[in-house]
Amino acid sequence: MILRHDRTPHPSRAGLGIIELSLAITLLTILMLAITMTTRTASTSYSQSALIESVEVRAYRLIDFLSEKISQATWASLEPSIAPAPLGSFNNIRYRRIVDTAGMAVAEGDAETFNLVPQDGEIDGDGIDNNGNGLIDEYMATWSSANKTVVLARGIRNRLEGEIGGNLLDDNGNGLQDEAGLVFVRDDNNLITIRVSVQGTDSEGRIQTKTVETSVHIRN
Ligand SMILES: [Ca+2]
Ligand SMILES: [Ca+2]
Ligand SMILES: [Ca+2]
Ligand SMILES: [Ca+2]
Repeated sequence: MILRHDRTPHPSRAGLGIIELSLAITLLTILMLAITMTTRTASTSYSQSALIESVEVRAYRLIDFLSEKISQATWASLEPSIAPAPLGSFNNIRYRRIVDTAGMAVAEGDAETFNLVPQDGEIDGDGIDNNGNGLIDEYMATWSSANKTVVLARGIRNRLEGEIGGNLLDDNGNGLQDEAGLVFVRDDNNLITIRVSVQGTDSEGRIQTKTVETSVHIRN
């Protein structure tokens, strides 16, 4: 007796195989898409958090440096010596620090200045990002002493955060109109308030801004 095996695929089993294969391909595609999206999201959030950290570090380093130097200045040496009307704010400041208090008299060192100037390659006030760094009309802060000038920070916002320039309005409600991204305010009580907005961009062109403020009491 000869047993014969029927090798013809059963029609319903063949159909099931194709359905299983399609399902497997669909599931695999969904899985790969999910992995790609998760990786991209993780990479985006890492790049964004790294940017936030770098902008915050630059803002705090700058204001720490400015306030430390100014806290050693004498009130009489500050220029401008009279707060410009009507708001008492300015972007550049000159001062002399106390360098020796061993004797009875207070000795002052050479004049030092903080200046707010257009960043390298940037033309101020044209509304164009001339140096292609993703920021428009941004400034940098410099510090000059007797024989040297150093750049303290780049990426300083053209106007302080929340402020719109050129409209003679105090858009951010801090009492100053159209103030720049780094501003010194002096009052009549030997107090200088410093405010600064620092910016940075990531590889996808997102801008992050950090604004910090401090007040420094200065001796006569
Ligand atoms: Ca720029
Ligand atoms: Ca420009
Ligand atoms: Ca303002
Ligand atoms: Ca304004």
